[in-house]
Amino acid sequence: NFPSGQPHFLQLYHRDADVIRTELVDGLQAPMATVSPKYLYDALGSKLFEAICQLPEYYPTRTEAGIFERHLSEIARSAGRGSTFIDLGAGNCAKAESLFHALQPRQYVPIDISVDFLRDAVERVRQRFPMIAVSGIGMDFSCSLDLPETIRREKRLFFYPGSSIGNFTPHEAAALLGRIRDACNRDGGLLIGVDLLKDKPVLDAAYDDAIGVTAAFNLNMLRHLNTLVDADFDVGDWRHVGFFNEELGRIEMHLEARRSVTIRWDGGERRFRQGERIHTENSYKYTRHDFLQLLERAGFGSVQTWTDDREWFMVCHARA
Ligand code: AVI
Repeated sequence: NFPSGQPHFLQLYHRDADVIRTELVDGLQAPMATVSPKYLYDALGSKLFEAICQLPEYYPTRTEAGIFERHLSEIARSAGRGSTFIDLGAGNCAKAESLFHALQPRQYVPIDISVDFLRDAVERVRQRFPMIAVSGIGMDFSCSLDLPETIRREKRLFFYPGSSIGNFTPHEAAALLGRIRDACNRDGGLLIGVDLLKDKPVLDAAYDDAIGVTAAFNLNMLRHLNTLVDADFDVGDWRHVGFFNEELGRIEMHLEARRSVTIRWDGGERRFRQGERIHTENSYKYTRHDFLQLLERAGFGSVQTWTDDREWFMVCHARA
């Protein structure tokens, strides 16, 4: 249940500090150092991501919004009204808010790992839409989708916009989609945005913008790591690398050491040679056909899709 004093917000993200530390330290010590992209999102990281969404080079947010605007009544007809609208990775909740009028949800459940950022967003939504029951949940839904009893099972409409599904490998994405499918009753479904494959120069620019907002977003992860594992990363020793890997069909983001550095953290250390990288994010791009196959593999039934004129992005409504 939602604790008294904070009736509209529940923090389920009490992953043990030790579990987080072990996950991070294992990743930093791996031969090819890796840190999960979820650690890009502390409060500043969430704000930097908001700024990315306004960049001319970062087409996904604008293109997806255009699809919703153009096809809103058809999308609402397919998804239905009066749902329990569960927003995965809600951030500032703005995308969901823009659909409230058309979808008329009975309950709105924004979920995000960036707990403090979400808490503020939930307060704003409650003030703007006093007629909708809002129950914010701070949790890492990539681990589990066990929702509290207070979240109705009937008519669950999961909302996963922005092609965040691309930040998982196709194998992990299939598993997550399967969990979403299992969390729906038969009258539920998923409204999801997916970035489609396109020419490399467009993709490269979107993840390595001219004024360096994406670089700041990536580099900010080092500050977050300093807090989480008591490390001594100096941001000035690292540079952002972001490019489309055509062979693997994915954007890759890395942090590359500008010079040889030894990083120390509570209980360990690692030397990084000049040019050595920490892999911080993948962002897979799909063809329509491959993504529909993924939804089918996850157990979804009929799917309706909408796209933009350039076919750069796709919105799908998949029935459970
Ligand atoms: C949140 N996610 C879908 C973004 C993406 O496009 O993969 C994160 C991002 N990384 C760099 N720019 C945006």
